[in-house]
Amino acid sequence: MQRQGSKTMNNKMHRGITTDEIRQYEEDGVICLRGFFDLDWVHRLQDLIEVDMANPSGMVKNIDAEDATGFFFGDTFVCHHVDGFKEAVFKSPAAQIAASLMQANKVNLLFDQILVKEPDTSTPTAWHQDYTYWPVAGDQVSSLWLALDPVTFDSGAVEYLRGSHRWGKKFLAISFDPDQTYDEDLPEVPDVEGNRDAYDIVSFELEPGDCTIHHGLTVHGAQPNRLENQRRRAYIQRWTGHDVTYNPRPNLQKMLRDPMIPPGAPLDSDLFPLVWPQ
Ligand SMILES: O=C(O)CCC(=O)C(=O)O
Repeated sequence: MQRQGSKTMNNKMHRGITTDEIRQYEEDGVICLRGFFDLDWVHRLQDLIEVDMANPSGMVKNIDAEDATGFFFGDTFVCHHVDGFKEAVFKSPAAQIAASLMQANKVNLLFDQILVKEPDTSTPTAWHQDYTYWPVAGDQVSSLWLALDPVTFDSGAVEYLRGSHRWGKKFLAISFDPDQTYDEDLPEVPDVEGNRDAYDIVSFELEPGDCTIHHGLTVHGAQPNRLENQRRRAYIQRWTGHDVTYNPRPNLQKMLRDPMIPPGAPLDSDLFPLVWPQ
């Protein structure tokens, strides 16, 4: 049953981001913030995910590995498809969280996304960096991953290589989509899964309403959802700050449409809206 949006959904942060948290984001390339989205947001976004899954956008793609069990669902640019997500972009604390951590004096939404790993989904999320998928240049690029279910290692927690955003390396994007190839002249992501002990891997057990924010260059991946009775639903927003400009290149992740801005320009456009300050 659809729940109605509630006036109690918090649109401000319940507290400021501390200097220690900014330092942790800068040093580790990832941070977990607990309880910044109230349960009304969680319920509203759970409902919107059902709406999208019942009628996905043209951006949806099959990300299940071959012969996989379960269902790994992903859709992008969802606020352009299901209106309710716009509230989560423009009226939630997300933009201010991103601006505070990136110390940006403005933030644009690159796109938003749903990722659902249904119970018993065997497809892991391959280790990758977000940055090389996207038409961006600049350092202030981050993703806010909002948990809409309890998340544990067994249900598919995202794992991050602490500090990898400062390795000074960009890695070739890995295709999650049989119709998409990436061919930039970049090294492949190292085999993290086969050498887990060699890396400083960090992950967070999350409750609904908790989020992580990771830098666009932080190498990360996620476990399968091995639980039989637990969905792993996440709503993700990709944010950019004032130092980011448009950097289109051949064979990047498909954007919803041409943003109609010249290379080298700030992202401000209908496609990549300026969200903060309001
Ligand atoms: O949720 C996942 O499985 C992966 C998330 C991810 O790669 C991202 O948010 O950039």
